[in-house]
Amino acid sequence: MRTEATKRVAHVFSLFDANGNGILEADDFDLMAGNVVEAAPDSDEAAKDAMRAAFRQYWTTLVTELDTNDDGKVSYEEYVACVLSPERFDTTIGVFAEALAALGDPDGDGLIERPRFVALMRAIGFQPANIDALFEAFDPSDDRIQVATWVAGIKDYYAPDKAGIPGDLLV
Ligand SMILES: [Ca+2]
Ligand SMILES: [Ca+2]
Ligand SMILES: [Ca+2]
Repeated sequence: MRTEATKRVAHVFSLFDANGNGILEADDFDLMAGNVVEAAPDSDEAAKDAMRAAFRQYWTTLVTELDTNDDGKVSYEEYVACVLSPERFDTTIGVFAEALAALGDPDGDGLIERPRFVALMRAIGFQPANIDALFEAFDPSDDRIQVATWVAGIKDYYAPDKAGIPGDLLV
């Protein structure tokens, strides 16, 4: 496992703890889903529903796979184990990545304009300067990036063996 991967995962834990009580629980994912959907006012209901469902699946997977003391919540200590067996999360991360990127592409042309990208990433809680750096690293053309590039970037973010990737700019 790369130290960069551990840092990326630790950062996500802090953001996904949306109510800030130091532990992940179902409420955090409902809150986060609401914030993210709100940041995509031009998207249709199907895309918003897909995003909410992806957040729910994300939470269900985490609590199923990582809640080792069985209290219905995921502590940081429980959570970091996710980098040890990424194969258990690949499908869920893939669904999440597709739903998030689709939310940024309401007209379905496969491209995401910078303001849409920034709005969604800010809703998740990433820092504005880091979001801009990431957008640039995704090699925009005409200030737009490819949906596929973002999906791949999200998957790389969670890959324990990756370092020196655009996603490291978020940490
Ligand atoms: Ca929490
Ligand atoms: Ca637990
Ligand atoms: Ca588009």
